[in-house]
Amino acid sequence: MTTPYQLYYWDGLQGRGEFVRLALEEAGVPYVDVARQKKGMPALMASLDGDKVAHPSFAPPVLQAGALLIGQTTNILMFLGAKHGLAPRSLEGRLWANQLQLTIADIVAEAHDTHHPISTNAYYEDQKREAKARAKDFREQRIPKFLDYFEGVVQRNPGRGGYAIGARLSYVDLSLFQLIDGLRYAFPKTMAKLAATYPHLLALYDKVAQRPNVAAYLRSKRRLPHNESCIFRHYPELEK
Ligand SMILES: N[C@@H](CCC(=O)N[C@@H](CS)C(=O)NCC(=O)O)C(=O)O
Repeated sequence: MTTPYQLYYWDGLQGRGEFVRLALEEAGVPYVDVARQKKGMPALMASLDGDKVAHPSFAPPVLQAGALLIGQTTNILMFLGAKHGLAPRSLEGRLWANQLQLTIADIVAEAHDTHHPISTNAYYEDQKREAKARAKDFREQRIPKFLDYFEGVVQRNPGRGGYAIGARLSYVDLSLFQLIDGLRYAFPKTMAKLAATYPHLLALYDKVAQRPNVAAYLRSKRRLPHNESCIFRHYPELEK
C-alpha cells in the first residue's frame, strides 16, 4: 500500500486548500489533512522551512506525495491532474489547463484583496475604507470580466459535456465550481444579479456539485463551511 497524500493547509477554513481537496476527493484517493490532526501544525510549519525540507513553500497549500513536496495550488493541481486522470494528456491540453488554473488563481487573489487591499498582515478593520473601494471595483469590473472569460471558455469548448476542456471533467472544472461557490458566498447579491449572464458556468457548477464523490464530500464534515477567516468572506458592507 502506498502512503496517503499529506495535505498541509491551515485548519479552520477552506482557503486555497479547498482547490486541492476537491481534486483529491473527486479522484477518490486517500489523504491526510495534516493540520486538522493532533500535533499537525509543526509538520505544516516544517513544509515551509528551508532548514527542514529541500523545497520549502512560501505558503500553504503544500502536498506531500511520497518523496515529493509540492507547493503552489496550481502546481499541485497540475501534478494531481496528470496522476489521477483529471487533466488532458496532450502537452497542448495540459498547458491550457495550467493557463486556466493560473487565471483562476489571479481572481482568487483579487477576491482576497477585496478585504485586504492594503496588507495581508493588517486587520480588515484597519483597512475597511480601502476595502470598500476595492470591493466595489471587484464587483462591478473584475468579477464580470473574469466570469465573461470563463463563460466563453466553457461555451466555446468543442468537447461535449459542458466542461472547460475537452469532453471530460478536469481539475479546472472543480476549481471553477469552487470559485463560483466562494463568490456566491462573498457577494450573493452581485452573483444573483449576474446569474443569467453565465448559463454555461452555472450549469458546470451544478454538474460538478452532482458528481458522486464531490457530492459526498460536500455533505461530509471534511467540507468546512465558508467563513470570515478565508479568501471568500461575506462582509455585507462590501456589497453596498
Ligand atoms: N500562490 C499561492 C498563494 C498561497 C497563499 O497565499 N496561501 C495563503 C493561505 S490561502 C497563506 O498562507 N499566505 C501567507 C502569506 O502570504 O504570508 C497558491 O496559489 O498556492
